[in-house]
Amino acid sequence: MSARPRSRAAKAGLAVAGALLVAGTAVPAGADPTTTADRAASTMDTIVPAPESVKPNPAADFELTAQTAILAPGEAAGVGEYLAGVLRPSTGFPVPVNPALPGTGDIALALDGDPALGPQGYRLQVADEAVRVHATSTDGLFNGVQTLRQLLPAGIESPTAQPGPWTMPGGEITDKPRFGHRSAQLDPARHFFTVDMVKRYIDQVAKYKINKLHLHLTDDQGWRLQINSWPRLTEFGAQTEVGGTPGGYYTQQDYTEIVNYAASRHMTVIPEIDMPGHTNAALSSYAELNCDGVAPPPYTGIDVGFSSLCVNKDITYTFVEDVIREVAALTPGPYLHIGGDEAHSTTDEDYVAFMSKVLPLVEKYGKKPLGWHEYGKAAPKGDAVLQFWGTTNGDPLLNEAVARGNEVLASPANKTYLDMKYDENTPLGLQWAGFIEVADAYGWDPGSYLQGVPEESVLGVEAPMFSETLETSQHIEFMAFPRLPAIAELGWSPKGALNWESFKNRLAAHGPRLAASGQDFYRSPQIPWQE
Ligand code: TNX
Repeated sequence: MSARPRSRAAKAGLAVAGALLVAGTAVPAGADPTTTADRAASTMDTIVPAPESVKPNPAADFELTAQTAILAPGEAAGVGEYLAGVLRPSTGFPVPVNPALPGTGDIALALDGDPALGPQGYRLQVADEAVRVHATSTDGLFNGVQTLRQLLPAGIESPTAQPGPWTMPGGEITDKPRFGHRSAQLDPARHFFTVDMVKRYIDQVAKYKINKLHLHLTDDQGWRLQINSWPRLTEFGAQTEVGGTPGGYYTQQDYTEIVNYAASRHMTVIPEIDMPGHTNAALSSYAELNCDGVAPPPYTGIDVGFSSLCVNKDITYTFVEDVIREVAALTPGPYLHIGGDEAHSTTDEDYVAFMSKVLPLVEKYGKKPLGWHEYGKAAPKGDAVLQFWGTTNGDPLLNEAVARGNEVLASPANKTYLDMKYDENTPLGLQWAGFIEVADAYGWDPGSYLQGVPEESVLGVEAPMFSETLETSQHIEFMAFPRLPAIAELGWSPKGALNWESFKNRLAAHGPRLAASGQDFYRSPQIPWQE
């Protein structure tokens, strides 16, 4: 790591020069650079999710300039390139990564972190001569980089060149997550979302240290992942969506592109194939999967609970095994989500019989099962995870699961469902789980909320977003932001840091960031948004 100190005066001069270079007339000659800096300045008190420990040092601000280079040796290079990709468009600076002759104001990413910070933790030091991120893994460096960008002025998020100066407040942040699993979910089944829309959301949620992407790939209204052994699932079963508009699907290559893009944002994809209910698209594609041998028509409404695979037919399990085999082969992550929710057309006895045959198939193809909490009825083995989606603070199935050694993924619908309306005036969304304003999304503790589920049994949190009413990226963004950052903080920050007054004031500084990045968000009246 090499960083050459230089004087604060020289630094300020460079920053103004940089601004002039980038924005032409942005800083008029003779303007007081301090005023400009103050307007754009960031502090260490606006980070979301709140870090474990923050020690500001106002005497040690760092200025990112046209001379700043990123030093990211060895395996750190990928995160270095990612960071350069964040910094170049808005600063207009070249920001070389690992140049032969390092610049004067360096940002160093190093895999020499303190093992006590765990695989996702990092230490970020901002001093006037250099910024350093230390971690034990590239995941940790990536998390440190997300914090780093929040220390720069909001304009850093812009896709086009902005005036500087690009000052980062001095100090040191030591950070690691409370829960290792923090997921966002998308539902391209109800309305299809293109690969680019999924990538856009991945980039948006990665800023808040979300590290899993749950894709709800199949439902009554559409089967969205190509399965080579059952081609009609997408040739026929993907043609429509809610409302009757044309649907769409991911080829296996598209899916791999999403998986790889997520991985480049240090995010693991969890595919969901929902069964035995939520299967009208499959049943309408293959008559033989129906108990009566008759294929129903495609479905474009938003009811749930009317479809079921035929539990007593052998071909059902040939089908399920083929699907699980192909999906598992395409998915590098450890989990395969098998749904299991709202199987209202399947008797309890049939449901348990079905799951008892399917669970071993997940294991056979090397994956751990995840399922909506109802599948606890089938008493899945210890490494299976139950995703709680109820609107109360517990369920007897969770207590039985914890006793068996299962972990629980917390996504209580009345707190975390990003497809619920904020209030009665929200133009999009549903309200079956109630209205969810930002304070509601933030107002619970994942480690103690679920009765009889101790923190050690909580794998993490998820913010699902079902898309009966959501069609565009703008819709997704309006519903996810700013509730997604609220859920992300509950998953990341230490319990002692969870405080609504603090959160709402920190979140206020994210309005300009979200706006600068060109994405939509809900201007909740609960937040004292900064201009
Ligand atoms: C419940 S959450 C569902 C979904 C709907 C969602 C709408 C869950 C396990 N099932 O099928 O899309 O509500 O909010």
